[in-house]
Amino acid sequence: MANPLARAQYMLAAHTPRQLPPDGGFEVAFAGRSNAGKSSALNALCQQNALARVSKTPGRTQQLVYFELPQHENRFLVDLPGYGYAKVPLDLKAHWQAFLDKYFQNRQALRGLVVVMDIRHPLKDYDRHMLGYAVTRGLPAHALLTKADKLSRGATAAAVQAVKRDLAKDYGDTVSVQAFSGESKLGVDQARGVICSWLEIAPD
Ligand SMILES: Nc1nc2c(ncn2[C@@H]2O[C@H](COP(=O)(O)OP(=O)(O)OP(=O)(O)O)[C@@H](O)[C@H]2O)c(=O)[nH]1
Ligand SMILES: [Mg+2]
Repeated sequence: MANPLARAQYMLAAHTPRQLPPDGGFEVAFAGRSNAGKSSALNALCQQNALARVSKTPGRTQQLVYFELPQHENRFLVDLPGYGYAKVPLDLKAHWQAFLDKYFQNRQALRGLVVVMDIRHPLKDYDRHMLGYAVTRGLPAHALLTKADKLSRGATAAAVQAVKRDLAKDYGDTVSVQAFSGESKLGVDQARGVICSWLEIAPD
């Protein structure tokens, strides 16, 4: 059968909590530093080239962007604004911080968090902060180590092991870890499996 995420389509972009869809569905959010590859990962998972906007300019995704799965009611993928981008004006940063804090604390529909990190620069402070958010709320989290096409297979495996060991110290096995590439499509099926299980839909 077909990839259930392939029919994902843009639904809305929320700049304030009031613009979010009603909090009754199932959603999986994608967090990560600006330019980490969140939008590219979403596109690879959904087998679409231009679903989420990809850019060489950091700070491209500036809202909570919702994608819906038309054949599955109230199932959403959410592309979060990237963090850690120095050139975002301070007042906008504060706005995002407050919005994201509120979203993570209160959003009942949130079923799991994918934290997208460049496999060459994983587990920066804010990545840990996001993982901590999920674990504190009892939500599952998945560390997606992307741009693995930039490393050899050996270096990729070593990076995954290092991140696993590090996270196991703080979180036991509540955070899963994998290598990924939006470019080579490495790990796409594995990640899709995790997301579909959180959304309670069959992976294919
Ligand atoms: N080589 C390689 N490049 C990638 C991969 N994923 C993303 N990129 C590149 O990294 C840059 C940023 O990708 P985006 O997907 O826009 O990153 P983002 O995390 O959504 O960025 P913001 O929306 O700014 O937070 C783009 O130039 C992409 O082409 C990957 O798996 N491999
Ligand atoms: Mg983006």
